[in-house]
Amino acid sequence: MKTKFSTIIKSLALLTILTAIAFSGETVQEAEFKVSGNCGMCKTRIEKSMKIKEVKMAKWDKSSKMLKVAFLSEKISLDSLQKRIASVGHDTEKYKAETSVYENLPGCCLYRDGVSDH
Ligand SMILES: [Cu+2]
Repeated sequence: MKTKFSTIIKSLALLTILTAIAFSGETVQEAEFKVSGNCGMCKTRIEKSMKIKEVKMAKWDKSSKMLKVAFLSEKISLDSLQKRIASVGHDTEKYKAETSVYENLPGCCLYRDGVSDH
């Protein structure tokens, strides 16, 4: 009887650990969306804004303007990632950068029509 009881306790403990792992928010989701920008400085700025613990990988391609991200979907939403990028001056598919922030970008980074001839 005593042995049986300790076996049950052990199994319960194992189950608890496994459940904790499953719900620890380590589910990594990958996504790709468009982020406006021009140059290497834009790339640095965009990728730097994604240097947070919830983002495992962020890579922006200058020619396709596509940003690839791998993030912990249980800890942060794709929406808030896009908001973050917009807050440093880069338009995304969902959020536009504030004009005041955009206008403070270096000249080579101004990607909007009529503001730069890039
Ligand atoms: Cu730039």
